[in-house]
Amino acid sequence: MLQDKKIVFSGVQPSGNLTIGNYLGAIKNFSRFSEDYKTFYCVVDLHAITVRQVPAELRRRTYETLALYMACGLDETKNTLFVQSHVPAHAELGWVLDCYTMFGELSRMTQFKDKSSKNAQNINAGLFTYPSLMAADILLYQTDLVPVGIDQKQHLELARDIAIRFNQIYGDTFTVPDGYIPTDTMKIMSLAEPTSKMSKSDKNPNAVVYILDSKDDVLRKFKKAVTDSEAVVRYSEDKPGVSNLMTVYRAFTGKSFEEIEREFDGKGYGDFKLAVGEVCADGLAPVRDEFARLMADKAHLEDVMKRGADEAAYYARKTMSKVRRKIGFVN
Ligand code: ATP
Ligand code: LTN
Repeated sequence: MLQDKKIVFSGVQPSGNLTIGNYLGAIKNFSRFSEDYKTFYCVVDLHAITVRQVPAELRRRTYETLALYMACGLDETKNTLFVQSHVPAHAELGWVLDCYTMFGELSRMTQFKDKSSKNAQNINAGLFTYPSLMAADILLYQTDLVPVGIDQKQHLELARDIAIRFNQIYGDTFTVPDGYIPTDTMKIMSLAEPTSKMSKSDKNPNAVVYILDSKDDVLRKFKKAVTDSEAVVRYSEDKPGVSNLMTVYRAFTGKSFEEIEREFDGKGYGDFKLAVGEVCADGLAPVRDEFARLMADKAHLEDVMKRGADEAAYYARKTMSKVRRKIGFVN
C-alpha cells in the first residue's frame, strides 16, 4: 500500500473553452476531496485529439485548463495536477485495456454515437476506443472515486466492467472505481436548447456560458435564454428552460427551489433571468481574476505540470509493472 488515503481521479479535455456545465458539474466539486483523499486531476489531451484540434489552440487550452483547475480552488500542493500525455503509461495501459474491451461494448456508448454523428467526416478508431483510454486513466491510479457529470456515467460503468473482467482473469489487479455524480448539478442544459446538454463544443455562442465570459456576455446570454410562455418561475420537468436556470441560480446562491419560487413569485422572466445572470457573473468573477493571474506566469504552470507528471508517473509505474507481470510480458 503506497498510502492510506482513498484515491480520486478525474479529467477534463482541453478541447474548448470550459463552460459553467464543466464548472458546476465537475471542477467545482473537485476541491472537496483535496483534504481527505489522494487526488489526481488530469488535463486529458490524448482524449482531445479524437476530434481534430488546431495544434496551437490545443497547446494554449492545455495551459488554460490547468490554470482553471487552480483558479477553481485546486491547490497544487494538495492535488496532483498534470497533463495526460506527460505520463506515457496512460497510452500504454490504454492499449492493453483495448484488448480487454469488447467491440459490442464500445458500440453501445452513446457519446460515441453522438460524436460520430457530429464528426461524420472523421469517425476515427480513437473516438471509438475513447472509453478504454478513460478506463486506463482511472485504473492506472487504483482510483476509488471518480467525480464527473452524469454524461460520463456509461463510460464509468464500462471502466468498472473492464476492471472486474481483468481481475477475474488475472486475480486482483485494479481497484473497481465508483462514480461521484453530484445530483444537484449533474447536467446543466444548453440555454438555447434546454433539452440538450450544455457542451463546450456547441457552435451556437448564445447556448453556452463560458467560465471566462465577461459579465456583460453572461448577462446577455441569460437574457436570451429560451424559457416558455407560462411566465411563472417554477421547477418542473415540462419547463426545461426555467428549471435549468433555477438549477444555475441554486448552484450559485445555495437557495432551494422553493425559496427561488417564492422570491420570484409574481415577477416576470425578465427579472429572473437578470438575477440568474448577476449571481453567475459574480460567482465566476474570482475564478476569472485568479485565472488571469495564473496565465500571466507560464513558468509556474510548467513547473506545476512537471511536478504533477513526476508524481503521477510514480503511481502509474506501480500499476503498470503489476499489469505487465500478470499478462506475461517479459520484464
Ligand atoms: P465536449 O462538449 O467537447 O464533449 P464537455 O463539455 O462534455 O466536452 P468534458 O471535458 O468532456 O467536457 O467534460 C469535463 C467534465 O465536465 C466531465 O466530468 C463532464 O461530465 C462534465 N460536464 C460537461 N458538461 C456538463 C454539463 N453540461 N453539466 C454537468 N456536467 C458537465
Ligand atoms: N471522458 C471525460 C473526460 C475524461 C475523464 C477521464 C473523466 C477522460 N478521462 C477519467 C474522469 C476520469 C469527458 O468526456 N468528460
